[in-house]
Amino acid sequence: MGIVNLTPDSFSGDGLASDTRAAIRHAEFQLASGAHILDVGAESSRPGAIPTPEEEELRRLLPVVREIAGWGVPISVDTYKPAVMRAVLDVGASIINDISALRGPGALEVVASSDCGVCLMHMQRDPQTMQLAPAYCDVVREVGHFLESRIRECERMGIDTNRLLLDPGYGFGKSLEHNITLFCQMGALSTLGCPLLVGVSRKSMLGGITGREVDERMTASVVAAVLAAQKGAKILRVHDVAETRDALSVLAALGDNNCD
Ligand code: 7PJ
Repeated sequence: MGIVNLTPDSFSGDGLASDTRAAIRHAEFQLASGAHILDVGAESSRPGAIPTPEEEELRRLLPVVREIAGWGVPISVDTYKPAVMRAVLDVGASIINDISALRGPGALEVVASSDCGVCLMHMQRDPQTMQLAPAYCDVVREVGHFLESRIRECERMGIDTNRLLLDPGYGFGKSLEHNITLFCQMGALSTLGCPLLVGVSRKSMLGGITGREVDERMTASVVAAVLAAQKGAKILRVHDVAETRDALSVLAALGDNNCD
């Protein structure tokens, strides 16, 4: 899954603000680099980010989604706002990637009324407050219980579980230690029965491990993507698509699954 970022205040420095042509060119680049899904987002969820008004989010998203939805590759939209979900589904998006796991009022209903895929992500609190002393007794169990409860809510609303992806939500209300534990034990979440999506590309947990600034985290990101794939992740949300694909090709050819 290649990231196409339409925010002006992206933490990773890849934001294309409201330049529609530049965003479409970046989407083209991600596709040519080998992405199987394009994930378009127009509201920053960096810690402390100011929420983007719905009209502004739509003004950034709609022209891009409308254009790239015709390319024959699934388009995922990173949004937690039900009205934005409705509007992007109407112009051809096929996956809703919701950092709040459809907890917004009316979000379950919008998804239930369509046949789109959904990513349910775990986040403790919200982007404004999530990094102020995140706390868990057992991070893996608590994230697992949360995702399971969201799966049950989807089922109750008639959203088939085969439409769901699950995401532990690295960096969303988690300390470095929480992120590391949750990464090492992500296999425990496979028992929930839905494919896992993992997004760690350029994130601060990799800065914490390597001491690198955000523009120097590509190697760390690619290695983390390979490890996530080894641990069973089915979708990797990344900035650096070509590099990640090369690494996954090497894993497939030389990894234990092919050498046992
Ligand atoms: C994630 C996301 C993630 C999912 C962002 C960033 C921050 N959606 N949206 N999973 N992160 N599903 O790009 O690092 O980890 S925004």
